[in-house]
Amino acid sequence: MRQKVVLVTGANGEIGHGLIRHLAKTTEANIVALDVVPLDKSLRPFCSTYIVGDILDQMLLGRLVVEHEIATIYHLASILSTKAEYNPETAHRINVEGTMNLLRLAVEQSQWQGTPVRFVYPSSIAAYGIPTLNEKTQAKAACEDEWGHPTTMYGCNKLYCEHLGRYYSSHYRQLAADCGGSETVDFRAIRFPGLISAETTPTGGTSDYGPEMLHAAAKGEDYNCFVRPDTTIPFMVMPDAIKALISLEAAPRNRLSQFVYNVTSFSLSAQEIFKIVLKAFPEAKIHFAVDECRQKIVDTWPERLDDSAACQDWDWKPDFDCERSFHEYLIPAIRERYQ
Ligand code: AKB
Repeated sequence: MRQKVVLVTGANGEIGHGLIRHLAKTTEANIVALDVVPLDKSLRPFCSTYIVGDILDQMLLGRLVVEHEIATIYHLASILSTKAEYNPETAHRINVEGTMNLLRLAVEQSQWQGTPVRFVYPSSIAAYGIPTLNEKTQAKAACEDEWGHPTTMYGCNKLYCEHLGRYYSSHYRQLAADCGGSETVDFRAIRFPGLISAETTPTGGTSDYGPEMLHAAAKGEDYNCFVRPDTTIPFMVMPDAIKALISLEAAPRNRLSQFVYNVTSFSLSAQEIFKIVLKAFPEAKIHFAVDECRQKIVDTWPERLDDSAACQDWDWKPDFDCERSFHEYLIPAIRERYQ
């Protein structure tokens, strides 16, 4: 008999770490973890299976369909915004073709099971593209359907995959003779702000200056912040990001009025993060050394997000505001980690 499982792709990433621990702690789910590199040893006890493999490998995905009954997919695997600019075509393959493969897998699974497979997809503020800095600073909190002209490959990939999810949910093979039957993929996406975790450091993102400043200070390492002090974007700590994914997954479909939801917690400038970090770690050696190219990317991302649809449809509310994020979660946990 095939076992009912939750599939987590990109299991080794920052969100994967938090999500797998949370699922193992709070649910009975059998977790199948997939990543291109061997799963972090600390996560292995929480998973019923961990697979080293590529989401572009059709044979591997075929095997997954045969061996498991997949009820929910958390598709976390992706190449982030800075890394993607070094090889946009490869990023496109992983971010878009990889997502298509997983959506296709979800369709097949749904057909076998006769019930829709939940497909939870982390999108990003990178899906936005505000044309000028002046417009960014003047703009009100961005709604999901505004500023849809991202300037990075990663942002284009995220925006397009949101649309793919909507297509697979509502219009897949709409001209086929057998179309219109059962619902297949139940796609739900969250647009995350910059994420900060006390347990892991990000790699390859452009919002990384926030977490990097904090972790470097705690480790006693010098840090060159690559954006201007006035640069402002929204952030969220990892426990709230996990809470958002779990809550959206659990929400009844009939309460959801859209496929893609913003979530947010607090917005800070790089200077404000610098001040908080310096107060906690007075020895920190942080300098501002602006990388104009990465700066240009962050300048297209909104300062604030409007998450009222998430609040209304699935009762979204972050547990951590700025004060709690730094003083109850990040600073104590990071201090302990590097002591
Ligand atoms: C990145 O910087 O690429 C990510 C993101 C904002 O999605 N952290």
